[in-house]
Amino acid sequence: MQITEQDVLVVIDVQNDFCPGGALAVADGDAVIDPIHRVAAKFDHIVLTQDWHPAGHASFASAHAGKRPFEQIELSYGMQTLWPDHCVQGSKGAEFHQALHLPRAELILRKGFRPRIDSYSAFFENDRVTPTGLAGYLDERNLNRIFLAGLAYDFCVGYSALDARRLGLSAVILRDACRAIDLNGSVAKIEAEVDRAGVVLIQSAEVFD
Ligand code: VGL
Ligand code: ZN
Repeated sequence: MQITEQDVLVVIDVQNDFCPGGALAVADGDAVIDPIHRVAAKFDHIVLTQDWHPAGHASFASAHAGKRPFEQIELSYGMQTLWPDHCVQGSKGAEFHQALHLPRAELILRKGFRPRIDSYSAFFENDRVTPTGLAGYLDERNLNRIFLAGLAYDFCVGYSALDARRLGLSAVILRDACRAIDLNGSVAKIEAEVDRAGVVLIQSAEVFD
């Protein structure tokens, strides 16, 4: 596969809280780091995203009396899954995993910092209309095909890929460089949606073919 200067590798949320031992640990989450390092060498452009919530964020179960993590609640923009407190701004859990080493990354995009809105996608928050700025950034830099890797496949990676397609970008998910939360059928659901949206799923080794 030919990687060009118009391609960008977007590494989603490889943060301590999504890795083993973290507050919202994804099984085997740190296993994404090796394949990410391998493919990163092929890319001229790398962007990192960082889930970045204020304390008391509306997506935290702890912010809603009587609610527990993984339950759903109605917020102003619709149904929202509630999570354990995670990726709190400035905390150890919000830091990138210490093994992640991508010094050539050109942008660190933080998301989920508005107290009342969650943001799975790197492009739009969960109200589906509030932009993060990434679309404008990629457009200005003439980056029009995004390769996605990181955590979690069925939430932030998948939603970012769907929004990329919505914005008219080509989107490729490096499947073995992602791990999933897998909550109530979320993997099957995102797979059907990314397939319908024309997102391409590949193994990271295919980048070298
Ligand atoms: C994520 C749930 C809550 C993710 C972030 O990075 O997939 N999932 N916040
Ligand atoms: Zn979050």
